[in-house]
Amino acid sequence: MIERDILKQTAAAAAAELVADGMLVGLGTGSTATFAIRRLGERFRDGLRFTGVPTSLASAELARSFGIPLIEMPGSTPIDLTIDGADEIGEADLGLIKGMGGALLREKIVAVSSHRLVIVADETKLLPRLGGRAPIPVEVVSFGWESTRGRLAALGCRPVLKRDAQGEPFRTDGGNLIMNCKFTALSDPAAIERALAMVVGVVESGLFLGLATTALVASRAGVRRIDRDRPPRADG
Ligand code: A5P
Repeated sequence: MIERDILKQTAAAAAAELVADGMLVGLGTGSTATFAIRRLGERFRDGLRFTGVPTSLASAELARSFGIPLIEMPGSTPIDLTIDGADEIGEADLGLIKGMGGALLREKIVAVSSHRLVIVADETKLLPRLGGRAPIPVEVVSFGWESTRGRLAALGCRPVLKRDAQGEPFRTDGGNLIMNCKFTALSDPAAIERALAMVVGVVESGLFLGLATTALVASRAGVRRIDRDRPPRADG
């Protein structure tokens, strides 16, 4: 295994230890979250009992392969804890860019419904502030997507349609498209999140602000834990 994967696995294993019997657990998507689901699968086989809420069809399939019971999304019961990865983490307030794996919509629905959102990552994802090094993935409906792209570009970013391994437009689990929007600077992420939400044709953006409560970031020195209080959200 390459060193970066070992670090992802180390962070993911630390997060899996936070799960206790009887919990409702959000299961993230992406390579780091996959390590967490695998570790949780091992713990399930060792007798830990919990129910998973998967954020993608791929994560559901993996969890099911370990026999973990799943529900799609609870109506009013909050999820105790969600473990997910991120493309960029701002250390100052645990603001996140997520969604390069294409599952941001379900991830965000699960995140806002979770008491605790634990982000697992290797150290390359951590920046002092959310810096816009990663583009912001934005899920858009496919109807009229080129006109939506134009409205996104008018916000001052460079939107690029995400494609799959065959070069075809990537489809999310919900059948939508993803535009990766590179902003030159992210001086006010909250203003950008609001502006993206206002664009006609946009379903959701990969800016996750005020949602993460803990980051577990692995480096050669070990796993660093960063905790933040979660500010109240109007939609949370
Ligand atoms: C999936 O849609 C994403 O939000 C992932 O959580 C994010 O892209 C991080 O993925 P990796 O753990 O594969 O880097």
